[in-house]
Amino acid sequence: MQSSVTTQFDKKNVVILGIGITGLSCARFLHRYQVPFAVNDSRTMPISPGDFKHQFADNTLVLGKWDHSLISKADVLIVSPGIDLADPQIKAALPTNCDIIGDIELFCRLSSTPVIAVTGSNGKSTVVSMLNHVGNALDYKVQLGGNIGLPVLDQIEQPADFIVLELSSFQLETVRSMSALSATVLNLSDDHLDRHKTIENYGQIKQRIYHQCQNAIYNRDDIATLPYQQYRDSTAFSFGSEQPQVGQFGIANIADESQLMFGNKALIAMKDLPLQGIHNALNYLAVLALGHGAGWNLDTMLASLKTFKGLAHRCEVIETSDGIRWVNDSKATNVGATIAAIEGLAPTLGTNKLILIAGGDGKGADFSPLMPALTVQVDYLITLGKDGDQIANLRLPNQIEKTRRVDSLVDAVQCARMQANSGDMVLLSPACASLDMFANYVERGVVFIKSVLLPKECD
Ligand code: UMA
Ligand code: ADP
Repeated sequence: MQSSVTTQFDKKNVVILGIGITGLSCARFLHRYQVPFAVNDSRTMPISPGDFKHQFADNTLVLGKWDHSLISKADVLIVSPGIDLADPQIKAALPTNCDIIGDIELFCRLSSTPVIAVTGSNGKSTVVSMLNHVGNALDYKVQLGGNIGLPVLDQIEQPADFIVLELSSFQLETVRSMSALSATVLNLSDDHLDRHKTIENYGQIKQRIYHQCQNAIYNRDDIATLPYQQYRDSTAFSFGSEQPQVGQFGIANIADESQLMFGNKALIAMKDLPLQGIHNALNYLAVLALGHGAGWNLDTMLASLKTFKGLAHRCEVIETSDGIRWVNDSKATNVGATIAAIEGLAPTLGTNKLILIAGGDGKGADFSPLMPALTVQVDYLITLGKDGDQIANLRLPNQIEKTRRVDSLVDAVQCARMQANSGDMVLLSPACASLDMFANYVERGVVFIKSVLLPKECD
């Protein structure tokens, strides 16, 4: 590794932008190989300067502004995913011949571990966690990294049979050397349009995951996931919600049971798997397709998927004794995720009511695709947050009486409790980011759970 790192950075002026999870992992990595670097972060106190000096005594740290003279002298700029290179101050400082990369690009250049790469608007964390679970059951040494919160450069020296990467559009923006063994775009719906501006641009960035990959795996239900012409050198196969052709993954109804299929072979009934809803059926199929592309044994994958419990804050049922089904889907930070939750859960309700709590920061998304589900499946709608009104405005005039706007999540839970009877479901699935009201989606989910379980303490 030392010689590859030296070749990459020899005599180069290296600047890291951002000193969050990614920036710190980049700094640690360069420090391990004695590569000199400077760090610039535009926030005033993302890290205590004392802590930084303690870890990186010889390195420059500039906080509180984008430093034109530092950035303009960079030969290599390692950019954290949350930083938008279109920021006018950064743009004005960028030198023409600078190598602009992120930690994922650096990883791709330096590591020879086979990569299974996953992107998409929704389902990434669920799918990569399932792959990790299944890979371990197969006795492979699997690493998990990327947007899930585990920076890849912290793991790069550890030997592994496979690395499973969750990749956001922010990370893919600076990737040029990806050559995954299996790669997928799970789905595409409006997200992060405040940064990417158009869904077309967002989709193009997601497509970078297919660059030079050996097995491109796409979703037949979502044409935007199909590899563009320039990425079609690889073997392409697919998953989708209808009966598949030979060599493809899909779903068939056999003897009144929904079965996951590989070609015309029934693999497993959905009722025998722990995560329900069509979106999770597609997630299972994506895992099987990605694993299959990587040469993993299908039977062992199927057996181990039965023991994968879902992740917290994704359609997570809260145990209560009041007969109401409280569901925490705080991770639904975009419209596509909320539609999937409503469509997956509403059919399980029979004549009982669905009460939806939604709203927050919509990140520039168009909420109108929510309208059919809000009109037909949601009996009572409670909205909150910066863009809550936009969601409330989608209700029909005759539904206004069953639509409430509240100021806090605690109030939303109180309001839902007054509307719900035993057997009804209260679903927190905001279709929005949480940052207008909470530190992150985890805090939002925790506040929801606490208000459900300990209402008196939240009064
Ligand atoms: N910063 C600035 N100026 C800015 C914006 C940020 O200086 O205008 C600085 C901040 O002060 C901070 C640092 O940049 O010090 C933060 O960098 P970052 O926003 O890239 O965040 P990291 O802590 O490095 O975490 C990132 C991902 N964050 C984002 O993409 C926003 C994490 O995904 C990821 O887990 C982590 O790298 C490891 O790979 C989080 C996320 O919200 C979970 N991702 C988005 C999503 O899932 O929708 C894409
Ligand atoms: P990501 O990492 O892409 O944000 P997660 O697995 O964390 O994905 O799930 C985020 C949200 O999307 C949750 O609300 C979850 O219920 C929903 N979701 C999961 N899989 C899918 C899918 N295949 N299609 C649509 N929504 C999904």
